[in-house]
Amino acid sequence: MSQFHQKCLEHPISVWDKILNHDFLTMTAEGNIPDKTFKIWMQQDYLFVRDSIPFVAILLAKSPVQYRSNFVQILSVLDQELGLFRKNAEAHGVDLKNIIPSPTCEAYNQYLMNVAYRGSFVEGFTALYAAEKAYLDSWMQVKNHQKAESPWQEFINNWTSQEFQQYVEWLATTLDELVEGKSESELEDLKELFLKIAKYEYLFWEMAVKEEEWPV
Ligand code: MP5
Repeated sequence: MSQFHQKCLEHPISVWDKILNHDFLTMTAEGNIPDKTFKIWMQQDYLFVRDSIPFVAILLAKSPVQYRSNFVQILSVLDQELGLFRKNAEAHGVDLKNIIPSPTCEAYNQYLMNVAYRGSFVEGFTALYAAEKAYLDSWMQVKNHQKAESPWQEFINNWTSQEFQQYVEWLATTLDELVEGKSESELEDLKELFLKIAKYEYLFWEMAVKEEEWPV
């Protein structure tokens, strides 16, 4: 029988396929992504990661004591990741100071904050697992189809590293532990939450490719 984290992935299989086959990832792998498209993603994801720090901090505050040091470490990795964005932004002439959050970026961050503040620890944890798993699988898709080194290689390497794979593996096994003894209806609600994150992940790639802006 599959574990809960696998069931989460079975449920939105068509959404997950759409994420992995998104033009943004295909073009990044093939080396023909327009600079402008990648730079839009870079700016918006910088905001996303920056604003994920309070999201994770709320999870830390709600965390059972045995996971606290894991959360301290996650926070430190997120902080270092901002350095990766700053370094690449400087190298590629991308302004990280005056970014207007796109509707998708803002809605996704707000949704995460809402889950963290108002939801239970396991709900927040499910959201974190979904977002990290989406990035692992997405950037793995790029890495596996890459024919040449990319100008954006450091980002590809960041979310495909051994450390990142192990972290996502830890999230998966910990999620399975956390849902032990939960009722069918609670599990269904968590799967819906996972699906919502998957949809936001799809929208995030769409946002970059379509150059989403506030229409008014
Ligand atoms: C992540 C991210 C991964 N950076 N951006 C989106 C839109 N989804 C997921 O999170 P992290 O914290 O950068 O590993």
